[in-house]
Amino acid sequence: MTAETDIDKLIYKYFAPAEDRVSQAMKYCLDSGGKRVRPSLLLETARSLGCVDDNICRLAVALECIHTYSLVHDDLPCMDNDDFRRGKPSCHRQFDEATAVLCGDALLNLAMEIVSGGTSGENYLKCVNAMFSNSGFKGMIRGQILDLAGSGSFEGLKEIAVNKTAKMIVSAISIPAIYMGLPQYRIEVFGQIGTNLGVAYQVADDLLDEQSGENSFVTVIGKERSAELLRQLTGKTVECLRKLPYDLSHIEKLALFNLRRQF
Ligand code: GRG
Repeated sequence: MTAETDIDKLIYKYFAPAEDRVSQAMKYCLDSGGKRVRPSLLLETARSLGCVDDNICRLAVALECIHTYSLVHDDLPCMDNDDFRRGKPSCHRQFDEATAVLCGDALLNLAMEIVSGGTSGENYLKCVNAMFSNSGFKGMIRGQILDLAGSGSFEGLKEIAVNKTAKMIVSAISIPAIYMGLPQYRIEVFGQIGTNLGVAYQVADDLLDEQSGENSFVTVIGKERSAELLRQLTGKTVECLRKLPYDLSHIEKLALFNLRRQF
């Protein structure tokens, strides 16, 4: 996994916060101890495919900005109403609600500003398109809408996880493959890895969250079956990885870390 500090340095290569309250809120959220799973996955996968360059770095940082904005908005009183995030006051508690709304908006804008500063090229534009589509109304936001409506069933819950959580992981893993112009059948395998790992990430999150609400795997199918599902999805992730002729051991390491993670 790429050292957190490398990602931190990269963020500030593309983000120069000003003194205003919204900039300070953006900095607070970007610096508040996130695991950097998505940008690390993107950069490591790009490293395995031999395509790390300024465009890829921009895409990795933009993905973390989108992820951070989604957490800020998810914590708002009109969504999950959480006072804490990563053991610290959530953005609207540390600042105020209006600042948190604007901070989320500004992080999403920052993502666009960062990627639009890259060098154009057909594959790069496809990456930008995939990233914003996976986080938009057919992806992460769709997952949030379904989550707010309530799942009602195991199938519904999977649909939420595939969209809300896994599509961002799909971006992280498949963007380097798209950038390299790999054939579609190969890009699809990268996507399957992202989906399996992403849903596994959500199941692990639910297993860790003792107060997981009604839309939680643990609530709907119980602890034992959730743990079994996590093992199955991890197995499928590794199976898909073996179909590819690249050294993607960092993804396998993350899948195994996720299987046992405590935070
Ligand atoms: C508000 C548009 C909008 C979307 C919200 C991301 C999200 C969708 C909601 C957050 C709640 C949640 C549990 C989402 C599932 C994805 C997930 C496990 C997020 C946490 O990711 P980590 O563990 O977070 O990578 P850190 O803190 O390490 O950055």
